[in-house]
Amino acid sequence: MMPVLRCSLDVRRALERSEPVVALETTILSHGMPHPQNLQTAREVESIVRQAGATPATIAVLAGAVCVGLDDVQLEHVAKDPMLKLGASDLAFAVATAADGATTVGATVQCAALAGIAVFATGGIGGVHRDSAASMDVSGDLDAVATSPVAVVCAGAKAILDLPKTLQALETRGIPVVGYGTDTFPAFWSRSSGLALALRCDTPREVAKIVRAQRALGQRCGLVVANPIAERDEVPQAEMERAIDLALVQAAAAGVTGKALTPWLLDRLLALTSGRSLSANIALVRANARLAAEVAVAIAS
Ligand code: PSU
Ligand code: MN
Repeated sequence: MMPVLRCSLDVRRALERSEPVVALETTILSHGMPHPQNLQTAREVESIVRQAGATPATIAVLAGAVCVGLDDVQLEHVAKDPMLKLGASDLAFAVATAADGATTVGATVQCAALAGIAVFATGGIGGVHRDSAASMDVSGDLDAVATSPVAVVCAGAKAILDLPKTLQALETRGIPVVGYGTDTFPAFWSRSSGLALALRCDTPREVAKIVRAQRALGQRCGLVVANPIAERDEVPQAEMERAIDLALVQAAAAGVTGKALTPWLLDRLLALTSGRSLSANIALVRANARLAAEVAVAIAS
């Protein structure tokens, strides 16, 4: 078989010793946040994971190698230089053509599973877009999470999506969605979407127990741990909805679709909220990294 996986020394050592490791994605850096905030966030998130007792494994495809655990030069390259946005459907092409690319949630969970990493932290997963009836735009994240045994710690799905349909799509794929300290699905930049969740956990140990139960059941499926943004960091939902509605109208007018849509909307929202969507995004990613590390520690112990 062709060797595609390139783990950093840190990550390899941690995995060999069955120590806690947290996978991190790079599309959020390359296509989700402006420079230099993206690089600063990436470094902070890695140090948060370390402080909580786990090894960070930031994942990207570089020259066709699936790099699991990036050094600072590689991290800077991903944060500064334009590169492909790799969903699960693009991964093999990127490897085959020795390309550079940032991995989405979907591609990252596949790479994490390949490396044997059980926990992953991100901002928000992709899902069913609001115009899905016409465009059929449903993020590849959903099927990848359904088929990769990796716990995804996130602030729900990005609120630019149709959240009720996204929840339904998760259920259809057999992906458990667990509210962390909440009974409702978070709305990414806002604490709650108001949509009820049937499953709830209040400690990392409870999450770890579900992961173990999935393994015992032979389920090769992921798990969504929906961790709401802290109250002090949120943008209230009514305010966010106004900005999202406007951004969606502008995206349609500009003819933006497909892969470009999510990054385009995130960038528009940054302007429409005078930067508040970005500070909320950074805050929730940090919180998710901390929780993911705690979950990884609980699974390893
Ligand atoms: N969450 C963020 N910022 C992002 C994304 C998620 O806070 O940029 C990215 C993730 O990488 C996710 C992707 O997998 O958006 C979904 O894109 P799409 O809708 O094209 O599948
Ligand atoms: Mn999409």
